[in-house]
Amino acid sequence: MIEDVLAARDEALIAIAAASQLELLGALDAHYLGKKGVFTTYKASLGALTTVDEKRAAGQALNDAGQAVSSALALRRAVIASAERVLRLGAERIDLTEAMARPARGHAHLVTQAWERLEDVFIGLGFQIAEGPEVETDFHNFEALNMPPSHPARSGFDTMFTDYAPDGTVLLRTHTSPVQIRVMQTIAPPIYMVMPGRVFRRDTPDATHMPVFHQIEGLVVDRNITMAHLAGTIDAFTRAFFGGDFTSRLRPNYFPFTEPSAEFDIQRPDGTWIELGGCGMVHPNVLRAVGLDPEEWSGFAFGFGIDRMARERHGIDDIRDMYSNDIRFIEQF
Ligand code: FA5
Repeated sequence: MIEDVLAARDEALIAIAAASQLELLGALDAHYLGKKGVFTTYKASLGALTTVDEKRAAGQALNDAGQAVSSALALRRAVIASAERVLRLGAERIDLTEAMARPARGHAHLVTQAWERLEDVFIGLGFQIAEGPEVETDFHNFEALNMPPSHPARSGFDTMFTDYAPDGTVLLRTHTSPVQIRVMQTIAPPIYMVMPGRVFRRDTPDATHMPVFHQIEGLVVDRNITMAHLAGTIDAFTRAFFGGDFTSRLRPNYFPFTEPSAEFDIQRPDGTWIELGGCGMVHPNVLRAVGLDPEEWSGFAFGFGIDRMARERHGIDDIRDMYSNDIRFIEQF
């Protein structure tokens, strides 16, 4: 009987290994282990064996064979179930690519791009970044910058005043230079900082003017700073930002808060010049206004328009286009 049991077991294992469908496994299960199955029938005939030893040995063989078949069935079922799942998932797959396709991703506005790139370039030159408030006091925007009330240079900045303070002492800053004052009031020299930000003037929009635009200010205060440091910094910046084939020059100019003052221009590789901003040596009165001794400290400052720079860099004819919110224009940059 044992040989028969072992033969039935081998036959069952071969059939299970070959089965490729769950229904077939169900049929094999019933055939070998079911109520009227092969092994059940053998079990029923154990009683016919004569000796106890024979019964025990055959019973043991029958149990082992039953277990081997049962675990082979379980294993095969798992394999087939997972293969069937893979097939089903493949068949049920729906292509959602179109539904998933998102609108094209946007990107930073070209002025923001220029702003961030300017910060990167100046950080590379060893500067730190500072920012100040857009609503300023007359003191920071004018007075501490050597423009006392009635100073004629004030009229050069068409200022928008708030009605927060009735006497016109609170305004929308007309340039980023008040941040110089705030920096010098809070940090002791040596100072190597740039200060980007939004500024406001009562300018009528045209191809080169906006009433709201952006500037970046630079301020260095240290011992023995000279005009040569200013010129060198402007030149290093010009090459880093525009490329090694650009150069810069300073032309005499006037700002109340710098002495001497200059306008700085950059030269394109084709030899033409573009005016970029103003600069100069920090006026002794400005140093005094923030409690610094001009005999001990000296410095330079510069400031230029970020929008005009972005306009120049991308060859845009009219600065107003950058703010027209026409996505077809904006997405080109
Ligand atoms: C100033 O605002 C000075 N604070 C710059 C400065 C800083 C000089 C430190 C010395 C030392 P100005 O008014 O020239 O200077 O403006 C600087 C730049 O801002 C201009 O060169 C121009 O690029 C830009 N700008 C001025 N007005 C407008 C405007 N309405 N729209 C867009 N850009 C403008």
